[in-house]
Amino acid sequence: MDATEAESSYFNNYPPPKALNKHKALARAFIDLQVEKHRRVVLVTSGGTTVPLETQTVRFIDNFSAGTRGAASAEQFLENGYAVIFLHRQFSLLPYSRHYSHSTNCFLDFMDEDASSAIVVRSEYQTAMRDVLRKYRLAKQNNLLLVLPFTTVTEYMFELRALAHLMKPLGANALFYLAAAVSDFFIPRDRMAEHKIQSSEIPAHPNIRSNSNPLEDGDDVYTGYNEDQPSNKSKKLVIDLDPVPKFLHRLVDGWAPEGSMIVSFKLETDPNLLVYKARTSLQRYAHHLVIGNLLSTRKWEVVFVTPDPPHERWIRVPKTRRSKSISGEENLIGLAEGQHQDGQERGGQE
Ligand code: PAZ
Repeated sequence: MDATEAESSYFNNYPPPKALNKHKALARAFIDLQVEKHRRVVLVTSGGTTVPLETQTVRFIDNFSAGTRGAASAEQFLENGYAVIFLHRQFSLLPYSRHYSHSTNCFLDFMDEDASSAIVVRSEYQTAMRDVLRKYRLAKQNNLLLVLPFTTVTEYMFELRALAHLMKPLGANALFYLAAAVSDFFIPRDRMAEHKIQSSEIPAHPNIRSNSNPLEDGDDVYTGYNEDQPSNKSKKLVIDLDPVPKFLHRLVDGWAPEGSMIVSFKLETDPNLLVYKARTSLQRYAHHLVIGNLLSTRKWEVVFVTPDPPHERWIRVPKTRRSKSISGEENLIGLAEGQHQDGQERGGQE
């Protein structure tokens, strides 16, 4: 099966996300405006994708990504004059509001009541919050930020493909910055249970007709049931995952605008593998930049792996700034932007 056939076979097998048409309409209007204004547009993907275990999903596999990198990078791209399409995992961190998110910096801790019982921002936070608020307002008022959510890995694929096609008129002004942590494994639709997978056997009863579980009684996944209570048998759940089709080459060769720049991320946990895997990805997909990071150090060091010299360049946030700065996004985006600009001056990326 060639790449185009693999694409059709995957996308024809799934219903498009319910919000896709609405997202496409919003993106089309947003992109038209940026084309008119001759602005550069970056599609930032952010956060983790889920892998549902059931069609009517109760349980799913997820990953660690909170969307910090994506949200911080989106802010920095806006600062550098880009318009940003922020394709993110629903409920992950968003540009600007991430500074006051519930998980690390609960917004309530920044507030107080004044003498007249009006709610105010506490004086010590005024300056920082005003700065964030102004930037957020500016981005919104000038139509520079479009925020679109996804949840599952399949939704992510549909959204990425549709947005890349819509970005065609941007040509070399388009940049793809793929920071989302996209699952490598999933359960294909034809093997997915429709209903909630049961953890114990459903007793035979005329009023119960269940097709919730594709596994049959007696499969070797049933284990440890209590002989005295046959209606309460506990089952082991064995999950059989397939690799998610790799569509980066389709983005590079077909979906993305001619001359646009494509930046992917590579996350590893083993330091010995990181640069090798980043290089392999660059060779395999022939895009323009892979930014590698390790799970444990991702907030303060990344490596840029490029087809051209210097091929490998580490960017580190100095130890003294590590508590404040997240991943040194200024440097990171600055460098990515530099490479984008060089390409634009040559009339587009090669
Ligand atoms: O979301 P976060 O800030 O916690 O983590 C960012 C990241 C590590 C997910 C990102 O930098 C990244 O490497 N994304 C690609 C992961 C991968 O598919 O290899």
